[in-house]
Amino acid sequence: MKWILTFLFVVAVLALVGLSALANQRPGGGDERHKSVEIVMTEMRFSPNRIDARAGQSVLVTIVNRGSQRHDLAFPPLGMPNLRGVETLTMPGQSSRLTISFDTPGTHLFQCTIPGHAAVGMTGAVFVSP
Ligand SMILES: [Cu+2]
Repeated sequence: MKWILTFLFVVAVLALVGLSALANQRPGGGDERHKSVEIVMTEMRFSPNRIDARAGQSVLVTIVNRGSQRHDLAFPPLGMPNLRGVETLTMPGQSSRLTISFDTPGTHLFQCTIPGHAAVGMTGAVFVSP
């Protein structure tokens, strides 16, 4: 009888190990509360120009300027008065980082605030799901 109990114990342990391994697997991998994305800036576009996030999730955005002009990334509708994206102003060959987090689901537009750039397509959006 003792071997049966031992056998059941081993099966139970293996099942628990298997379940916890499954529980740690998340789509896309990584911590759901934080994610990182990289956006390449050239003339005159962001690539990709779309960021997907969940409400409350903090997203570390690394912007890399592979163009020949300076660019930035700003969220004018959110109100960054007097900053106008200057904190992400990035020279050719350089990169910058910013962390964004949106509490409300929806579409949050961003753009390059260097005059004329957004008008010819240097825009993008963060799509925030509940
Ligand atoms: Cu630009």
